[in-house]
Amino acid sequence: MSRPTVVVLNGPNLNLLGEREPQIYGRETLADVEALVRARADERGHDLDFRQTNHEGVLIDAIHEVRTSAAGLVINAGGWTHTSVAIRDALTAVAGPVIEVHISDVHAREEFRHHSYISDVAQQVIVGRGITGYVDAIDAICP
Ligand code: CA2
Repeated sequence: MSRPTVVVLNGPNLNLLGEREPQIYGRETLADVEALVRARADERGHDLDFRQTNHEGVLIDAIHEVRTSAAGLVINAGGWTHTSVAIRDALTAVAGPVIEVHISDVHAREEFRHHSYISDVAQQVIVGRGITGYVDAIDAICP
């Protein structure tokens, strides 16, 4: 019997997590995030599809690919959060819940990080909880 799949999509530069700016993003790597989130999704009876890309069109194609199959979509769009109408438009086609996650508290940082094109098409926005925010997003999708 196949289990529902929760999808976690990560945008540009998040592959470098843990390598620089630990005061902002912590010391854990994206592989650590994936392991944490996979364990939580598994506990809650879900499979996990976890991806990262530095290419905007690849992220949009991934959103399209999973838009009807995902039990829910967790997205940290990185810098595209603050720039991309195209990612926002793609997210409007997702059938299940969309949760926006940011590791840092974007509202306490530079002005240009305060606006998100994604927030008003997301069911929930989680910021400033470090990588725990991803786990909280899984909990929101898989109660
Ligand atoms: O706080 C977040 O999760 C962000 O989405 C991270 C993005 C940033 O542009 C957003 O404003 C907030 C940046 C991710 C880049 O991460 C790096 C980590 C280590 C070294 C270099 C970049």
